[in-house]
Amino acid sequence: MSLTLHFHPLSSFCQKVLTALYENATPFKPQMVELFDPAQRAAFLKLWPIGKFPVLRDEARDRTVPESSIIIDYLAQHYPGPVTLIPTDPEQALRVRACDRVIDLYIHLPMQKIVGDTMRPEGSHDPHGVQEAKAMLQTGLGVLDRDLGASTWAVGESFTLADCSAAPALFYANEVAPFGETHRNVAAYFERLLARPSFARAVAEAKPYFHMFPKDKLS
Ligand SMILES: N[C@@H](CCC(=O)N[C@@H](CS)C(=O)NCC(=O)O)C(=O)O
Repeated sequence: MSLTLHFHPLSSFCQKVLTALYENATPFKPQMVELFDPAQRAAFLKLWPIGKFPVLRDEARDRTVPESSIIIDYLAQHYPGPVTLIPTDPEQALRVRACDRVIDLYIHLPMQKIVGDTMRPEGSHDPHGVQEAKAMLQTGLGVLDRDLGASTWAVGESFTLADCSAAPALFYANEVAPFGETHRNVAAYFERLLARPSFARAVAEAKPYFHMFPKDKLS
């Protein structure tokens, strides 16, 4: 098998790529990385010194591909399947990539900042940064709610990279700041994402690790 995904099932950015892989039933070897394990961490840092997963290793092309959006772009280019995650029309592809950026930068990362702060040691919290992240998360959700309108998926009627991004970002954002009552388009869209078999599978595989998510520390 040519492709190996270095990942952890609980990681939202890894779920983004898993959703893309499952959409197209792309064969890959799952290589789970436990970053708390010093040996596994050291081995992973050799592969990608930035130390953030997911990372895709493609032996056939001798390529190491970090960054979730780039991995999905790479898969679309070199391992395409029946679901076109990056539209072939360049203008539509730009819309999808722009939506992916909005979701990653203004929903996913603020959510990650808020969750990450709860896991910091006492005395090293960043309340100002968390306040900013909470405000940005609301702005990001507002933009997504506005742009979704009555669309089925993030960018129109086809499931794309942007939906792979949105699914895990919204899954955890809904724990941090439930949006069911505040962002109705997002809430209805989130229901569709939860029902999508590719993402449902990623969530099911993360379930055994949910106890590691600091839900009780979120206020
Ligand atoms: N921009 C990166 C973000 C990846 C990322 O933040 N991954 C998190 C897990 S969701 C991680 O590796 N955290 C471990 C750490 O920072 O030590 C991407 O899109 O892949």
